[in-house]
Parts: sequence; C-alpha cells; structure tokens
Amino acid sequence: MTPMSAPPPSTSSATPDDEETASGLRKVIHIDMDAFFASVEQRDNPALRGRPVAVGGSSARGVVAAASYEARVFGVRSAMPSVRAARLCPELIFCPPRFEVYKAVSQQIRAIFLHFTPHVEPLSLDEAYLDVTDDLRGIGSATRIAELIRARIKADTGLTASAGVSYNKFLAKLASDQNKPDGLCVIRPGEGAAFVAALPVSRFHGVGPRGAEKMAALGIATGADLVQRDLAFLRVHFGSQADYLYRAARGIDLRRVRANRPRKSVGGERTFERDIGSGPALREMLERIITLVWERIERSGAKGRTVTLKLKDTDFRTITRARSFPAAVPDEAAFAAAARALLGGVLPLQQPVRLMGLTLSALEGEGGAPLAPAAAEPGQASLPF
Ligand code: DCP
Ligand code: MG
Repeated sequence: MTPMSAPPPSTSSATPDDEETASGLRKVIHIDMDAFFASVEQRDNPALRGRPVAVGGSSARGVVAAASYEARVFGVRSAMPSVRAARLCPELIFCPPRFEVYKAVSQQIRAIFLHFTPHVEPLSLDEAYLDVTDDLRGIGSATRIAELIRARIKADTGLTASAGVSYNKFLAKLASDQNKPDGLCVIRPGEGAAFVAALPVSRFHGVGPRGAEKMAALGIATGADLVQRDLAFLRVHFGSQADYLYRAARGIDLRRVRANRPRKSVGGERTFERDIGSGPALREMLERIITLVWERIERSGAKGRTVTLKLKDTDFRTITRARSFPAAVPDEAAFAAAARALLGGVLPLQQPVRLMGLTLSALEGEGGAPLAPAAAEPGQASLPF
C-alpha cells in the first residue's frame, strides 16, 4: 500500500481525546461497508448503479445475501427468501455472488486498518473493530482516524464505509449503524447511556425482531425502558442474555478488541422470517444451511472434526447437538449426513424454532484450549460484573 497522508507520530501538546485515555477508557472504531456485496456489484457493472440490486440466487430456494439501498426502499433485506424479495420489488435485479472479489476488497480494507493500528478484530468480510487508543500514526483523535479510513477506503476501492467511534465495542457498533450509508457517528464518554436510552431495543446487537417483540410484550420498547429493569427480572425473562442486556442498557461493554483471534470454528446460521415447527420444513431449511456453511468451510480452507447443530426456539432456548469424528469431515456429503442425523435426533420438536445454524469445529491446527476470558477495561473494573 502507498503511504497515506497522515501526520507523523507527534509528541505535541494534549488533544481533547487524551482525557479519555487518562480515564482508562479505550478508543474504539467500528467500520462496516455499506450494502457490501451489492455495492461491489454496482461498482463493477455501471448498469446496476442507482438500481435495486440483490446479491443471491433468484431460484425458488434462493436467499438474498445483500440488498442495495435502492432495493431496501422496497423492504428487501438480507436473509429474505428471494421469491419474497422479487414480490416486494418486481424491478429487482439478482446477481450471483462473487466471493473472490469480496474477499479481495476485504483484504484491501484490512490493509488500510493495519496502517493505523495493529489492534484490528475483523468480524466478517466487511466489518471490523479497531482499538486506536494508541494509534501507530500518532494522530490521537479517533474521529480523525475514522475519517481518514473512510476516505482511504473510498479512494482504494471505490466503495463507501460507515464508521462508529466510541469508547467500547457495543457503542461503536451502534454508532456505525446510526448514519448509514456513508456515515460517521461519534459517541463520546459520558454520552453512551443517553444514546442507548433513546434507541429502540431492536437496534441492540443480538436482539432480533422476535426478541424485540418479546420485550414489547413486557413493556420494554427502548433502552430507557430496559434500564428500569433489574438484573433479576432480566435473568427470568432473557436467561443467558441478561447480563449483556443489563450492561448494554447502561452503555457498558467490557470486551476488548482482540486482534488475531484464533479461528475456533466455521459456521453460519439463519433466523427465519417465520417460526418453523414442522419436520419437513426444518429439513428443507437444513439443506440450505448445509450448502451455505459448506461453502464457507471450503472458502476458509478449514478442516474440522466436530459438526454442531444449533436451534433456537420461540422461547429463546438454545438446543445444540454435536457429533465428533475421529478425522476431519472429508466432504460436503459427510458434513450433510452428520447434520441430517443431528436434526433427526431432535425431531419432533416441542416448540417451533426461529433460528438454525451449523458449525464445524475442532479445527486442524487449533490448540483446543479455551480462549482466556476478556479482561475488564481498567476504567470499568469496579462495575458490578
Ligand atoms: N451477508 C450474507 N447473509 C446475511 C447477511 C449478510 O451473505 N444474512 C453478506 C452480504 C453483505 C455482507 O455479508 O453484503 C455484509 O453484511 P452486513 O450485515 O454488513 O450488510 P451490508 O453490508 O450488505 O449492508 P449495511 O449497509 O447495512 O452494512
Ligand atoms: Mg455492511
């Protein structure tokens, strides 16, 4: 990569951001490309620009992977069956995915991140957290770094990214979503709780449409409603998600940005548009997930011995079933057979499910030791958890 026009490391007088460091808070940026796969297709084919585009198969079993912002006006979204998307938007243009191109762009943006900090935690091809508390270029201002990154992404790839800047991961991710597309949002120390209070709970990472419905039934519509509920109440209604929700409602997140996190598994899951209870429908959904996940496994080059099926029911209970083999699962047929056997073992279900996923773990070359729990941030260590 050619050098960027960032100023050299400086030892000059204090910037406003120095206060944040002194108080022990981190400076975190979350970057997320806009309508990623769809934007790449529009970039590479001018005829698609300004038009509603969906990346994904248009067949009866196809699912939308990405929708351009023009398509979203019609209600087209990721994970929606293509048939439904075409009904919502008859003009919709379907493009087959080109993963090699998306991967190349992903490498370009990672190189840009690494120019500013080694503390980069990619979440997917188009998304990453950066800890810029001590940035490599001595820029000092996280907001300035986020702007430089966005400009550089535009210059190098021709694509837009949105950025969120804050003092923890939870808030940075909320912020990157706030002014999408091509947006920037900064949540400064002291502003997190108020920012979260004003949000509908559906904006919280991990609270899907059904989670939001469940909260609505309990009288919780916004972060301000959530913060009124004590931990005991949240534990009764939301089980293992309670601690996360309790902290999130206060704008607290103790997780560190973790660079080079070793890959423990490769997998994927889908939340359904409608709950599914019948065996045949679940089996059909499983076939789609097998295809999707095996494709990811092949792309990543991972080889693993354990296949895990995950289901989440309408009461938010998670059911997992796993099967381990003496050697790496050799091919898609073996992976599919294991997945079908796992599903067969839990049918018939007592409750419909809202989500299904498959993962391959016990990967070759993996130590197998559990990851150390994330250390608490210095400034937040005195909090209840
Ligand atoms: N993706 C997918 N299936 C999903 C969700 C996403 O294949 N159910 C792929 C296609 C997306 C890419 O991952 O382009 C990034 O996902 P995002 O959730 O960041 O969505 P987009 O980048 O498409 O849109 P946004 O502008 O909302 O970030
Ligand atoms: Mg994105």
